[in-house]
Amino acid sequence: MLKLYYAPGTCSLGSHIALEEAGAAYEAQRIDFSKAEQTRPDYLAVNPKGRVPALVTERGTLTETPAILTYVAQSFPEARLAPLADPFEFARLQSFLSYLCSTVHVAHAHSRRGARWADDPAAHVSMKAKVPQNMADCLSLIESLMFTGPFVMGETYTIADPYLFTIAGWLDGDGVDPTRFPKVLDHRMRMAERPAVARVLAVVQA
Ligand SMILES: N[C@@H](CCC(=O)N[C@@H](CS)C(=O)NCC(=O)O)C(=O)O
Repeated sequence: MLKLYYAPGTCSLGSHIALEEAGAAYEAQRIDFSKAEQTRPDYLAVNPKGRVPALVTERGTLTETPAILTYVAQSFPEARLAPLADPFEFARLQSFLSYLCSTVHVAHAHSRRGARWADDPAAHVSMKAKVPQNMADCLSLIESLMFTGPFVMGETYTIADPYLFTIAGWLDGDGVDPTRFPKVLDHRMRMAERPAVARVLAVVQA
């Protein structure tokens, strides 16, 4: 059975929802960041990066959200979570996932993980101060150009939707008023009403 390592309030939520939407048989294992469990040897043996998510499969462990999401979509094609047969649409989906992973998530991480990039406490303060603007700039681009509607890719729900839902859930904490992005906010509210999302949130927020 698949095993997902997750932590509340983190990007692992996207993979967690995708597994649930796919109807996958999986076990969810919580990692407690307040106890720094992600840095302990037993977890580093699972994911040497010391991060979540990590998905243990029968063929080995996968890390990096876009890879996990794509693995779920390809492993459960009947769930139709990605346009697998259309090279252009699939690339458009990958483009969206990559943007969230490599740009938006990284912009967000500057608020609490400044130590990854600098040792100087003054630099941490400066990086944190920049987060609201960077996150708003990213969301402006998504709102105006990248979000097709009613789902990220258009009429069909895909793995991009739980990923956007996850990152859009960070806006308030990042000092960004989500009402500035009506399409993304509406998407966030519709996503929260999906049964699979509600089931996962009940587990993660317990
Ligand atoms: N690029 C990775 C990022 C993973 C990542 O940074 N996860 C964060 C939570 S959102 C984490 O585990 N942080 C723990 C730490 O920095 O100690 C992905 O998309 O999966």
